[in-house]
Amino acid sequence: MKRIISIQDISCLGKCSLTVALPIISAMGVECSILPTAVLSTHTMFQNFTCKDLTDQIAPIAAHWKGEGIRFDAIYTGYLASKEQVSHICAFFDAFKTPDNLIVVDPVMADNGRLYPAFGADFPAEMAKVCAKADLILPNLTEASLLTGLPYRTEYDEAYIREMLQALAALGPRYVALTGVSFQPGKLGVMYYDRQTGAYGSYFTSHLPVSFHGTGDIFASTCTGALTRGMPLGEALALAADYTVESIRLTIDAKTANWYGVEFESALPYLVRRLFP
Ligand code: PXL
Repeated sequence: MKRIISIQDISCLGKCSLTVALPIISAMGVECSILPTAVLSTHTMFQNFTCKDLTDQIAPIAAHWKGEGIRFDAIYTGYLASKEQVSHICAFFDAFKTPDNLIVVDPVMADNGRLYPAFGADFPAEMAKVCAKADLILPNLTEASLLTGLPYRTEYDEAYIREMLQALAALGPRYVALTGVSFQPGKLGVMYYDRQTGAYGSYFTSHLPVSFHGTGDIFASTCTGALTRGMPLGEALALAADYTVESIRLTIDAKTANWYGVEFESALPYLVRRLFP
């Protein structure tokens, strides 16, 4: 069985980061080991959340695994607890990167034009160092603008997205996939770029008239699981987009839905059927 190491926080309640990555990646038939960057009571859209930073655990856990001869088919990072953590994450990449495995970085730090509350203005430059070591990065448009210094726009054309993709690739990763891209009303999706071949691709699906927390983590976990199973990038991104939209659709229909996350659990059978028809 293939194995992913997912490096992001545990928000004990809130349906994001590791509590999303674990069930999704497991359902995809891939082992998901974890390295928690922090333990929070909830994600940071709640008021008064607690946060225990686990930076000091990264090096000893990595050293133990190295001693055991552990290898990973993919290293997948999401929400980091602090800018101090960045050098530890980069050292982890150096220790566990092989010619065959894949580093996927979701530079989780901002959305809708704004940084998340726990981060200062100096955080994006630190996150850019993590992106520089990745094979694939999965920013949304806000994160892309903070990483590149290009202006954040809510109205744009394909030339702007291509310029953004090239600027992101110039940070270092071979593949860049920009999420939350829309060129026409009712359609939302992802546009991607391969720096090595110069090829662009895109995939669009329904734009449902709602915005939920944690959808980026659902998308990134599904994409990483699919790539680790050997699916080509374009297909992995399409599956991730379709499963995310299915999760949102079921949440809209559910009377029991919470404000703090989507009911991705109800859509797991859809994901499994897509993978194992
Ligand atoms: O869904 C991204 C995410 C992950 N982890 C924590 C968060 C957020 C977004 O706000 O606060 C702790």
